Amino acid sequence: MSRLIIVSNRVAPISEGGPAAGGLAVGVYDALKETGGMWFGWSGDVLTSGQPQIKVEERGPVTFATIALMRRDYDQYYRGFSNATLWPAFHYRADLLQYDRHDFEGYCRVNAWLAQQLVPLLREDDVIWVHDYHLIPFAQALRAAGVKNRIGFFLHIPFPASQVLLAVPPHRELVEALCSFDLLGFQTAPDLRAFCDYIVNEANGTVDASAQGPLTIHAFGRTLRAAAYPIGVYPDEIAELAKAGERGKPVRTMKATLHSRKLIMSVDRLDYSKGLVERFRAFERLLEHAAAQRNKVSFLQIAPPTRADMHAYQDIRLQLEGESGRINGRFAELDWTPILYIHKQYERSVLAALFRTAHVGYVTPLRDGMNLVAKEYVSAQDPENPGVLVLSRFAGAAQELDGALIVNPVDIDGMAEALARALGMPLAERQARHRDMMVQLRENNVSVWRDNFMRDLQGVAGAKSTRSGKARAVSGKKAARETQAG
Ligand code: ADQ
Repeated sequence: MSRLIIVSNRVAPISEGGPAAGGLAVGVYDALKETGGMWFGWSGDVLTSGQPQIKVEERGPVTFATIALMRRDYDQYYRGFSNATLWPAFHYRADLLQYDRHDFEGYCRVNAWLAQQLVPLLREDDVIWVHDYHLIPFAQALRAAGVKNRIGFFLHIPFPASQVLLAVPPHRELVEALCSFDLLGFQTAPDLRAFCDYIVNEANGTVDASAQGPLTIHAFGRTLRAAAYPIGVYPDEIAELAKAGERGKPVRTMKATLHSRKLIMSVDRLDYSKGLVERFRAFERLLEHAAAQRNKVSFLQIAPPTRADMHAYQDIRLQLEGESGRINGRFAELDWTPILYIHKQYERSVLAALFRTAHVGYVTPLRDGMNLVAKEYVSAQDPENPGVLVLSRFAGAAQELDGALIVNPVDIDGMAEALARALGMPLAERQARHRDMMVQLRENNVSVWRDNFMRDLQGVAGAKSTRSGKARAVSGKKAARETQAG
């Protein structure tokens, strides 16, 4: 079996059950343990002097190869182009997009440098799987260094509509770089559709849906494949964790704080894409319009700060602190604080147990590639007495979880109504919705995601650069409708 090489911006520090082990880390680490292989990427350290050196660490069949970044590289590649340009643009926040040509040069330079660091560690039959928006030019850089291996790419965040992508000045270079991979994976059919639309209408390429499996893309003189592979979770493991934590201290403390009030719960990284301000206001609207809910329900928002050295993230933090203070000031009573707003990481087992306690999972991002919290919340429920998921239509998860109450995250009244409906939903309806969603989550768990992607990547012919093909060109829209892997 070929060795698997995973490349991601950060190499997740794996401690089984620990706070950093999200879906990506768990799914990818499992794949590595099965096939044996290497995980390569940034160590998280930033150097102000000296020369970064690769650190190689063997843990059983898995090799971790990590390297620090120099301060200038961190500023241009990570804070700059990745997180001040690509992240907002790909989440449809063109208003927050900042662009500096030097940052883009730094982004390409760091991708090329990381690729050069990886090349001496590669073997001829390795299969390389690159993750996420930080590393779009990575295959191009490996190809330039003569690497002929199969290289796949999975985008964890949304792929934006062409009109939004055009706002990123080097959009063409980015899409051309994407076409150096052999297989592109997107979270959902709408993301794949957006990519195909760019290929057909902006890049003068073609999309061929005639073969089985992923679409065949011809563009920029290359042929590659592309499909949607929605990332999943391990629902039964989460359910076990949640059940085991039911009598643990965090849940007991939470229940004691609630008395017999109902609980609405959200967990997010503190990010402007997550729709937190609108979510707080919709909870306020619920209390405003449904006086009977006052002192009968609390809202727990767990949101640890991320990218805290960037202005947009400092702004959202201040804004939320203002909103929660204002709403609590307006409605709180001596024995009741409506919003509990906590800036902390928790163990996965604690989160799962708290999810099981919550009557409503409130997941309303403005845009999200998938949103694993939605899937974790459903998985953690007690099937005999499950809570209700209120879910944004703009989370990738909404493409699958149609047992949720689907909302538009800017419609404050609509969200307040959905919260009221969720809080009052009869048991039989809650059970039926939960059952349907669990079927979906089990069918498409994180192993299925990984295995489908790996099957298709193993199936591609390897590096090709011909303008081949009597391809049947179809519009991106039709093509994406026709094919969705997984
Ligand atoms: P994220 O934007 O980080 O991921 P999400 O999918 O919700 O968003 O994953 C977050 C993970 O971190 C979840 O497993 C969650 O439980 C965990 N987490 C969040 N807050 C936590 C806290 N306070 N303590 C402990 N754990 C916490 C990106 C994309 C998503 C996509 C994923 C995976 O933005 O759209 O779903 O990658 O592809």
